[in-house]
Amino acid sequence: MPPMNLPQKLSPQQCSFFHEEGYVIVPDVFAPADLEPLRRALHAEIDRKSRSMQAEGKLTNLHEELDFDHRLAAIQSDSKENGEALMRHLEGLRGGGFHAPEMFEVIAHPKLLGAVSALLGTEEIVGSSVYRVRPKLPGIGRGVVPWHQDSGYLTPHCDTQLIITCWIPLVDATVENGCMQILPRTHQGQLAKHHTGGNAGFLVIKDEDLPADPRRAITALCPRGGVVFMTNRTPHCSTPNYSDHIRWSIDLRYQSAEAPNNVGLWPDSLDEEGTASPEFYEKVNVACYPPEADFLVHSRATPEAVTDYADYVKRRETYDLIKASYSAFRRWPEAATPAG
Ligand SMILES: O=C(O)CCC(=O)C(=O)O
Repeated sequence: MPPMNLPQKLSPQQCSFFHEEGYVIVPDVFAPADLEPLRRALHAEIDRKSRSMQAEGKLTNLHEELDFDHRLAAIQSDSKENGEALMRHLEGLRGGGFHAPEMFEVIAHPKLLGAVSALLGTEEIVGSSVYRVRPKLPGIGRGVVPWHQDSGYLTPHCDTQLIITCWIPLVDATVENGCMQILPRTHQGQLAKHHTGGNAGFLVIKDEDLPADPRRAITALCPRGGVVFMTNRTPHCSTPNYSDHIRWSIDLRYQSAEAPNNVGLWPDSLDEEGTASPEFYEKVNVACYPPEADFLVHSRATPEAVTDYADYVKRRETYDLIKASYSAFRRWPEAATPAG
């Protein structure tokens, strides 16, 4: 397979801005229509799952008359339990959750990879399974994310690597619906101290431990079609959704193939519980977020090794099995009382 030419999506000024400020907001990486298949696939999954919950007698009103930007919020307002179950099903945290060809199409989209390649300075790009689908529902605390750096979730040996978070809203992200806040020019120093016990299990940096006064934060407004690019050491958080609609977004992560990763690592054998050999777990720990599956998403040098959708699903599902028996690394001591 010949290497795909990536479109040049970023100007040299946008690249310099990213490296100096720790983020860049690019309003037109995608055409809004590029994200329609994913929006439709997510809505179809809500429909499918809520019908199966209805068949089990758990849910009465499907709210079929409502569109993608409102339906899940109406289901949640009828029953918190059903809303939470649907959100957990979609969120995709730690490998499980929603994957579909439409999701992979965005992950491997040449327009996005063109921008990522310009920021990483390489065409050898590894994608990470650590992605999230975030339905931030109006008035629900679960979607409010406290101050953190993404490296707080990653292994210390990757602190000095560049891992790019691409935050992609599926609706216009505004102050009212709870867009992100970002602390600029603070991504070059040491990782800040994080605490466990934030809402919905999030890690938290206390205000006094932030590398700058949080009043210096910028408000990361981003239209649908745009992307907020951040480094793994850029402090950010997000605010409540005060609008009448769901603030849908996804966040994806990429790194150079030279940064530590587990591409190509495959368990030799798995027992019935999904346990692999101790040697395998040791090797997997090389990755920045073990035991998530990394995959080659673009390569000029070895285009034949680039992951396709079927391989991507196989990797995610296999690593999902392993997770049941893998004791996740703990970077921060457990809080005795909830922080934040
Ligand atoms: O979507 C949000 O509100 C926060 C996103 C975030 O913290 C992240 O992508 O790391």
